Amino acid sequence: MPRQISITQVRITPIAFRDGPLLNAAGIHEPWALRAIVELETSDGRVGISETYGDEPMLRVLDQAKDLVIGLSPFDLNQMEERVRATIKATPGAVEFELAPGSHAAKNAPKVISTLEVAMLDLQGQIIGAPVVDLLGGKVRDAVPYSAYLFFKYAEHIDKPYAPDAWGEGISPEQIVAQAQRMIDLYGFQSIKLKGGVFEPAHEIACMQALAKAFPGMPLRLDPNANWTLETSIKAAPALDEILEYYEDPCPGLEGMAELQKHTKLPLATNMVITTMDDFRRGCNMGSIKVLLSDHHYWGGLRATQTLARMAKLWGFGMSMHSNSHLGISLMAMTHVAASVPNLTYACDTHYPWQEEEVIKGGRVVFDNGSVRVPTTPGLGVELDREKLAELHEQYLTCGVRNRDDLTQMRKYQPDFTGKNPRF
Ligand code: GKR
Ligand code: MG
Repeated sequence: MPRQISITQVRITPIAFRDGPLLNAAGIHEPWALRAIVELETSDGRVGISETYGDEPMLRVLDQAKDLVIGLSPFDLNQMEERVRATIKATPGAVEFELAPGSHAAKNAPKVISTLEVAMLDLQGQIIGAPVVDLLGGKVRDAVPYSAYLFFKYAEHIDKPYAPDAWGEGISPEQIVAQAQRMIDLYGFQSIKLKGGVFEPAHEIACMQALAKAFPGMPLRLDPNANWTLETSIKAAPALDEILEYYEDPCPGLEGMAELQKHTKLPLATNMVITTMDDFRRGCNMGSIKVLLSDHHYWGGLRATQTLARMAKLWGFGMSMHSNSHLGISLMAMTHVAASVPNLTYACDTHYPWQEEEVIKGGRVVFDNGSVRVPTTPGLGVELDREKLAELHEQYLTCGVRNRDDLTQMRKYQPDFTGKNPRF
């Protein structure tokens, strides 16, 4: 009987994998990105898996939470949630990284709930022989489209910890078009996002114009991560109005975005000004956005993402999905939930093309015409490759990175880099 199966063990393994010299509003990615792989083992010997943030504050809260599920059935999601909410609080003084909402300590409980929920749903699926998407009400699409997520980048990390990646430098409009072409050739993406907030807005607009010219009719997005002032964002709007599908987080704050929305024909999108239900309520009242980027890792899980999507529908917001550097377990969780949400109609973000390593059996997840097929096998549909896990854990132990710090990394290239936000 499924209900007699209980969780007997929780394993948390921090890992580090190679990440490119990708530029953003805060600075530049370090050579190693961190994640944590969580395994829940059951009394009948099954293992449910999940992937989440791997920075030190997150590892500490995961450690506090791990005993909370011992003895629970994998079907006890509500009890798990109650226990986590009662125990896991915001950690004062935790390292927070403004442009990645997943690092906010206030989200400790939703982040832990999400991590445990995904592994428990994986177990539920294995027990009853159904893919996770079926536990979420079934799929409304067979494959989930992702977008080509472009970054300005240097050819190589200044620390030179390993051989440079195959993407080369990405700074000029020509290089950004070439990066897009390579990503589309490799994965078949049918929409493009450029991470902005790095160079003068005129340069970033020129890159978007070059993309529009090179890929006529392709939906395009630009995301300056709130590194443009309201004034700059208003000034940039006419040039972008005709070429973007949405304008993502150009300027800071719900108020700024609400004002900007009056000056652009474009829908404004966010994963920065609405990251909690309180922001959601205020954003609705203020008319700050038209598209919300969900992210199950910090919104409280797959079922919470479905609730969020229902609220977005009620308020007339479109839905897209946010990402940080991640591997295939996260990609599969994203795919299951996105396949279950009818109004998630924009192609989801993913950093996956920038990652070369994997922890799942069979290696990297395959994209077909820019989409990931929704698994039909039980649970998440992916299993841990223990050898790779051990390798990536070893990299974690030796890499020296414990908290993402794009600002300090950038100062190795530009000692006077201020990291001021908004900078333009
Ligand atoms: O990985 O550099 C990055 C991104 O800028 C990330 O930190 C953001 O959270 O992808 C994200 C976004 O859409 O804002
Ligand atoms: Mg964004």
